[in-house]
Amino acid sequence: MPQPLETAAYLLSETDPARLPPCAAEAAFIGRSNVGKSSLLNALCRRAVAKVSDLPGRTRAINVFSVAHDRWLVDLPGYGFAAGPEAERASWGRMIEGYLKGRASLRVIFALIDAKVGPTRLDIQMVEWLEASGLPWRPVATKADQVKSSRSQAGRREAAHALGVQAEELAWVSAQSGLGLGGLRAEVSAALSS
Ligand SMILES: Nc1nc2c(ncn2[C@@H]2O[C@H](COP(=O)(O)OP(=O)(O)OP(=O)(O)O)[C@@H](O)[C@H]2O)c(=O)[nH]1
Ligand SMILES: [Mg+2]
Repeated sequence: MPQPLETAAYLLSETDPARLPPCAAEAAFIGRSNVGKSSLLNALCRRAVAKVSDLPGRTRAINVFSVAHDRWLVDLPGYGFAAGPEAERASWGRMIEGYLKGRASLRVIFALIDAKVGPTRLDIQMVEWLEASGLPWRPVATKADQVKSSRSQAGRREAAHALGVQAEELAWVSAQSGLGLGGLRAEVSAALSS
C-alpha cells in the first residue's frame, strides 16, 4: 500500500546518526544550503512540517518526519554553507556520511539541485560520491518555477548531462508552483512502501 505523505509529522532531530533508532523504510533529501530541501519535503506532504528559511544553513541536524509507523522522510542539513567554521564543515561531513552509509532502511536519496543555477561543483561532487558509494539516489531539480518555460527543456538537458544522467531521470519540480510534484510524490510514497 502506498504511504500517504499527508500524514507526515515531526518525529525527532539528531546530530549523531549512530543514535538514530531503526525504521522500516526512509527517504532522504540532500543538497546545498538553501536549495529548497525543506520546502520540497513540505510541498510533497502538503503541510508545513519542516522549517523553511531565507537564511542558508537553517537545517543543522538530521530532521526526521514519520509518515506512518516506521516510515520516514529525512531532511538533511545542506552543504556549501561557507560561513560556518572549518570544524563545523568537517563535522557536517562526518554526520552526513555516517547517516548515508549507516542506514540499511534508506531506500532513496533525493539529490536536489537548483533548476535555474544548474549543478554546482559541490553538487557534482555529492552525486559522484553517492554513485561511487553504491547508494540509491535520484536527481531532482527544484525551484523550476524560476526557469522560463522556453529555457526549461535545454536547462533540464544540460543539468542532467552535468550530473551524468538522462534528462528524463532528472525530476523537474517546483515546491512553489507544484510543477512535477505529483510524480515525485508517487515515487516517494512507493519508496517508503517497499
Ligand atoms: N521560487 C522558489 N523558491 C523556493 C522553492 N523552494 C524553496 N524556495 C525558497 O528557497 C529558500 C530556501 O528554502 P529551504 O526549503 O529552507 O531550503 P533548504 O535546502 O532546506 O535550506 P537549508 O535548511 O538551509 O539547507 C526559501 O526562501 C524558500 O522559500 C521553489 O520551488 N521555488
Ligand atoms: Mg532546510
